[in-house]
Amino acid sequence: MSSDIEVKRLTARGRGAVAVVRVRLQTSEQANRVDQCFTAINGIPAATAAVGRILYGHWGLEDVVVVRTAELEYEVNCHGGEAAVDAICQSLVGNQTKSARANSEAVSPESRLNAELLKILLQCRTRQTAEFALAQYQGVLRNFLQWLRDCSNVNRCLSAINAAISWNRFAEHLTKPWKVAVVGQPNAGKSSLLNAMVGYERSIVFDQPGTTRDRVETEITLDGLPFLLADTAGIREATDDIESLGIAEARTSISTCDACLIVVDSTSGWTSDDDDLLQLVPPNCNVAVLLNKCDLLDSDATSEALLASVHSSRSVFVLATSATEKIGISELLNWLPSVLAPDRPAIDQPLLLVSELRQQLQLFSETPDIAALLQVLDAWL
Ligand SMILES: Nc1nc2c(ncn2[C@@H]2O[C@H](COP(=O)(O)OP(=O)(O)OP(=O)(O)O)[C@@H](O)[C@H]2O)c(=O)[nH]1
Ligand SMILES: [Mg+2]
Repeated sequence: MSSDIEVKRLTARGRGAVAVVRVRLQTSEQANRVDQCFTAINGIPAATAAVGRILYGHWGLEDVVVVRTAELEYEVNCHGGEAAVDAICQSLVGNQTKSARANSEAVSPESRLNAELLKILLQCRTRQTAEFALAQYQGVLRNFLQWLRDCSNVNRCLSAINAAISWNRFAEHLTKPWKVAVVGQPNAGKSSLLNAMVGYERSIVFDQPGTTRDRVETEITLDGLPFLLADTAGIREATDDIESLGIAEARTSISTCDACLIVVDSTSGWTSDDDDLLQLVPPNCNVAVLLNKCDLLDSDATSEALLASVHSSRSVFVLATSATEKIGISELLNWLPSVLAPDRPAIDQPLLLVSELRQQLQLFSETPDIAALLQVLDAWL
């Protein structure tokens, strides 16, 4: 019976980051053959999974992603390299591996596009980002490229490409988390706030300034998207070499983040040191000033006055927070995705996830040359 199962390696032979093996069954009775080899982390048998559902799990010793692509068809995405692919083929068809090998398809441009999109799909860490990447993998991007090739009208191609380019920042962050730096003066409550945001004691909290030395990073999901929070050393005149390295790290975090949370101790208020810190934040970065320890203020009037006292030369979001009393935390968690990814593309919007293709289409957008575009498209279709 097992000899009826068709097993085909879709990606090129030789080492690569990801290899894809297609498994095509002849009858639904053979569905248990996949489940005899594969165990999904969430316990869902591949045979009962909906078409298009991504299952992550183990195939023997291999970590794999299995996607049911049709009623009787699965794609197994495993680590590139011969051993993993052979092990998967062997477990399904026993001594049929050789014939499966003989059937291996040569690398076509189309499978190159698929392999690139699969790499991206495997890097997605949230369900929502994986859904966007899966839609591209399942044909949205390929159809878009085909449409461009058939259209061959410069202006129409240009406007469709520009529409796709407008989602580049969103597309890039499907696999790369948005970076959020938590910075401020020593003892302002940066680590306490980070812990309140992630919901567990990730960072050490202590009532002496200079507690956090190294950068402490934690990934969280907000509104379906990945964010990397970095707790940093309080910025002041360093008292020793280690602290000075930590402060240098904090400055790097500020210069490379997408959003910066400047934590201020409400009982001291906004100071010129905070103003200096704000000057370090790049102009295109979103900034929130968090007036922390607001639970220590004796009245709402003081809190209001403090909020109004933050004078800034740039637009900042000012919020009163208390890490200990969990005040302002949910507003803060809502604010981050609302400023960094305020809009979501439709699921069938082409996203230029493959960096080489992105650069090629960017070039066309800057210097529209239809002949050059057709050449690019031929290399991907
Ligand atoms: N009352 C009150 N105390 C807080 C709050 N947030 C932090 N603290 C206290 O402030 C002290 C310093 O907190 P940390 O979170 O360690 O401050 P930090 O900014 O990370 O300090 P460094 O790492 O030394 O720069 C601790 O005693 C915390 O319990 C708050 O919202 N309210
Ligand atoms: Mg700290």
